[in-house]
Amino acid sequence: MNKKVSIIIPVYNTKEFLSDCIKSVLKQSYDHLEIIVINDGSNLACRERIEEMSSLDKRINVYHFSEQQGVGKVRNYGISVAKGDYIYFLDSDDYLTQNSIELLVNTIGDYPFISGKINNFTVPVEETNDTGNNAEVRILANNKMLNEFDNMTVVHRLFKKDFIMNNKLRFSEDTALYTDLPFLVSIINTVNEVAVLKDSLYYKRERNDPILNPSLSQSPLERNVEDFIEVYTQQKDRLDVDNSASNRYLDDLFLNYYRRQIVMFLDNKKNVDHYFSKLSATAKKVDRKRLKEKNIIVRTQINMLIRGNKGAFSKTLQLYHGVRKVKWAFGGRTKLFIQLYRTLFMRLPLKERTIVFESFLGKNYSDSPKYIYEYMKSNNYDYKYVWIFNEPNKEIPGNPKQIKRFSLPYYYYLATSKYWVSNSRMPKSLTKRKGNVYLQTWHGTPLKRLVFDMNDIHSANPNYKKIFYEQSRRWDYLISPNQYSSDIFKSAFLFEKKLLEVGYPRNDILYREDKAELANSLKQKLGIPLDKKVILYAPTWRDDDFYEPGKYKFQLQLNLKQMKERLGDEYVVILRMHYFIADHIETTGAEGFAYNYSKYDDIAELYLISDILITDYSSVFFDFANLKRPILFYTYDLEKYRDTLRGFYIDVEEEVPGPLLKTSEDVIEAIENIEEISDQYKEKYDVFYEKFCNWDEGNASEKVVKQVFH
Ligand code: C2G
Repeated sequence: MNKKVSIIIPVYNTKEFLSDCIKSVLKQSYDHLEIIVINDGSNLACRERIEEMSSLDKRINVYHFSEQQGVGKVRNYGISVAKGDYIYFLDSDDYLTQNSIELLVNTIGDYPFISGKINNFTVPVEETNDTGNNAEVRILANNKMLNEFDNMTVVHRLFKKDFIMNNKLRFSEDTALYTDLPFLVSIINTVNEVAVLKDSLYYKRERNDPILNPSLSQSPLERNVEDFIEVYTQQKDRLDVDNSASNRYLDDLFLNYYRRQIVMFLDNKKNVDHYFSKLSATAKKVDRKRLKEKNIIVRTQINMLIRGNKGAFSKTLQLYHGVRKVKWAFGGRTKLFIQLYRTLFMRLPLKERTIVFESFLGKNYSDSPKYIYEYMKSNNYDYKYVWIFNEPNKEIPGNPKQIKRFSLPYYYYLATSKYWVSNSRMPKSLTKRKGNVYLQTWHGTPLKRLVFDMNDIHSANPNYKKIFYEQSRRWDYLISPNQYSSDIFKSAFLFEKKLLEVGYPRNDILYREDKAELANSLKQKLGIPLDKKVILYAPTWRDDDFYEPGKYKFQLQLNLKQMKERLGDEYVVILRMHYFIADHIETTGAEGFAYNYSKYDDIAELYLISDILITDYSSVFFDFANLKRPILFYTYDLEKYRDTLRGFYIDVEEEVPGPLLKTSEDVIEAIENIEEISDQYKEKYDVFYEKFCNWDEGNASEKVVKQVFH
């Protein structure tokens, strides 16, 4: 009879991850399992997901705690109910590969337990199952064994149940964090070596939402520090002084933890005052021999703690952090400027009547900031206007001051101007100054899910949610183009300050009475034949297709030559890539038909001269719809974009005011039959217009300015 493995899975509010986790267990090639799922007082949504999952397989047993007990108590409980010969701990946001358990069971032999390997991930990957039969066990002893426990976790290890029971291995129930330490210390007290099988994989999730749904390790630093000290102290007190391995293990953990976390935590006097005596008592437990191997800074500070010399300790830390900041500032021009921003410019008097504008990260003169600026300028508002650009010296009405993004004047003006008007985020390093008023215009009605409404983050930066949260706390006003966006902005941005529900300033131009004449003169300016109709192709970017953050790839999927042949008599096409796209778009072979205006400042002016819009998942169609002209959706990668990358807020198949097309041929045919398509979509278009465009009536800039600049 083959042996049974009990898999213990504590669950706390991990609804969105649970199914990946449980399914990976149900798929295990080793199937003699008992799956113990313990709900640690989760919310209703998560409880429901647990019930749903548990109905999938008879091997799943669910237990509930009505209130949160903490992972230590929950795992101890799991051990007490487990009936298997082996025990394996799995966390409910992680998952296994198909043969993770089988490999360990086949290899454990006479060892009391055996460890696999942890792979960290941010977005789950479909795993190829088998890591093969050539699995190789490595035996680690002495320091190498201790290093194996540096991760302070029991997950990824298969234990014989008898070993756990005979040695009374238990998790800490006194703290929320570092609960596994007592368990591991007990192991170190009893064994001299560990077996490691790195082919058995355990996938550990790096969680992306430390604001709304933090993992335990993303708890505040204060909680981390307190729990660590608590567990360390308990373990040292219970140890027999002669057990050199455990002592060494704990002391090294403490000293490394001190250097990496505690020193950073003590970067202000308040924390030093509050924690000094506790730290002093803790430091006294460290074996002096361990201290010798550490660097001079740690040694000095720990010695001061041991001697209880608070004054000297405090001064040393102050000096340390001072030097650290100066060193950081010398790490490059930008760092130096940021340091000046914080320590010098922010202390200069606030200029009450200066406004700094930025649109699309300084890339162009456009979008709502442009229309707000022009409204203020032409109505003679008495302010000083400053524009941020990557390439200043643009020709702009009213001759505002222009500064280069990330130059010294950039930091100076942002630190000293009362008002900021921007359509996207400002760098995290630019902390908000008291008195600053930040008008966030944002840049589109959301189709694709945003920030806190997104599950997995596929884009270049996995810390996206946390950074976004900090940056958006600085916004005082946020413009909303329609009721639908207002609702989304509250949940996606967690925005709680003043929503300006007035429509988009950037769409004012689409309601101008002279828009026909304006369109003609724009066409002339752009060199587009007046006798041709214009098709505008304006797609968005793809989160997973990039060279580096902010530099995205784009492969044009329209057959321009064919379009020219079939449509060229009547139309020209304007290609307009998203401002994140770094790739050059090739128009060779379609000269005189295809015009690349990806660098053109303001897309609203391109809308005005366009008769048809082709887009995909870009918010451009919400704006273009104000013109009530035909829209085609070239959504060749709809399934991937919607189901994997982003997810949408609306059902595009139902709601968008035009056909979803899959090939370049479909697009050409749709343009050849554009009148029938317009008729076909008339009703949908009306409903769409009502829902998304009914706040826009040509005076949003005025409404915004009157609320923000009294
Ligand atoms: N844009 C453009 N040209 C494109 C695509 C977009 O000029 N080819 C401009 C439009 O003003 C558009 C804005 O950039 O409204 C935002 O572009 P999206 O494609 O919608 O994508 P994103 O920058 O991710 O913003 O709430 C809206 C979203 O945040 C979308």
